[in-house]
Amino acid sequence: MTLSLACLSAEAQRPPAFQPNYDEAQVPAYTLPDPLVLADGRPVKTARAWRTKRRTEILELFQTHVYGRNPVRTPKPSFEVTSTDRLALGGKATRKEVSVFLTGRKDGTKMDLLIYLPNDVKKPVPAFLGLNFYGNHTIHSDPGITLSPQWMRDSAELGVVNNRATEAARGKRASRWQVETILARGYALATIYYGDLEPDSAEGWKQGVRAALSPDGAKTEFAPDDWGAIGVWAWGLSRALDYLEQDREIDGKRVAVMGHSRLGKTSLWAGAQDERFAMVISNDSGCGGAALSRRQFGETVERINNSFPHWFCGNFKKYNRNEAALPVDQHQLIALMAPRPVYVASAEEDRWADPRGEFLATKHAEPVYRLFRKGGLGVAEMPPVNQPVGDTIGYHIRTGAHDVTAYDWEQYLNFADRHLGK
Ligand code: GTR
Repeated sequence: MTLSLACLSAEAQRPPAFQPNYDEAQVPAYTLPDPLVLADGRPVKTARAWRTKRRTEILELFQTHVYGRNPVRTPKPSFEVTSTDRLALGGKATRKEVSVFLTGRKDGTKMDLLIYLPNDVKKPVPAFLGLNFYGNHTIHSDPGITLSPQWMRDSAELGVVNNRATEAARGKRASRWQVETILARGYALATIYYGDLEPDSAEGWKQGVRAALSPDGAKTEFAPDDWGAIGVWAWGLSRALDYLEQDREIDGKRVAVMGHSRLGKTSLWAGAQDERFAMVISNDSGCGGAALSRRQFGETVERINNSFPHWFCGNFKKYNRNEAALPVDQHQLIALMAPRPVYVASAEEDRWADPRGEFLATKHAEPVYRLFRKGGLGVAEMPPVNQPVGDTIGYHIRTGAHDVTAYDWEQYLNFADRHLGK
């Protein structure tokens, strides 16, 4: 009797399943924090004041309340080029693999960087850098890519069995990388499996950089503003840039950081913190990425914190169903890229990521770009599908689902041609 009562009440207490809002009319009224007003209320009127005062404030707020902060000091990585093939992809490309030792020591945590460079072009070349979801060997069917030995989520479709990649996994995500097109346009491509930095699960930190870099090597508790997994992945992108900067065939001053979905949130956070990234691209990054949190359209702060408690910092949980209290919103993350070119892409069917919220975040970042006399989107309203807009802030919404497609890459390459130059 008591038992069944207990069961009943547990049932009654279970929160109702999350129902995402997809109705524009149900979006609550909200006021966005102003990127151009200092915490003490003074207006920011010059690029200099933005740079020296407001930018620092906003970055701090994102560290404290959203992504957490990196350790104050992290080791300098060391590098080892483990393979070079100058006749890759039928002679069109040079393929390099580089071990990046994240603690600086060869026996410590490392990540494996895969790089393709176009042959027969003047070096150094500009590059795209991005994390991948299922191992470097999935971005192209090239048999010369080392199969990732890391843990990954089982997937029959992606050729992962017992949490290990099999030969069948090669090239399974090639459509998302468009390697030949990128090379033909004169760019290098560099990528890393994000699981090299931290496995993507609540307990993943124990096998990743967060444990490796904690003072006692086995930290069990995090401060509410300590970095989460997104912070670690973003930090890894900066360490990859450390390598790219010293590779003579790559122009370290022309590296665009790009990412999809959770890795789009990550590319934005990497670009916000590390101004060495010359361009920043967010592909369908959604909640906690390019989409405004206050709209609560599709995925919400509460939902993302419940599903992925390890992505953001502890403090971010305070804003579950409490978005209005957030001292920042994601337009300010976009603004942190200023005056550098930033591109945000949405997909029409990807309502979970709130395409309109992604557009509005770019729109509300424009005043900061104006301080630098940089052109923003150049439109007042969200553009129709498949009509890219923008000058220094680029945006498109394409037809189709949550994914990275050849269409997306074509826009990124056009944008890069304009801003990174040739
Ligand atoms: C979803 C998550 C999104 C997005 C996506 C992805 O489950 O709700 O925020 O990050 O995963 O990364 O594929």
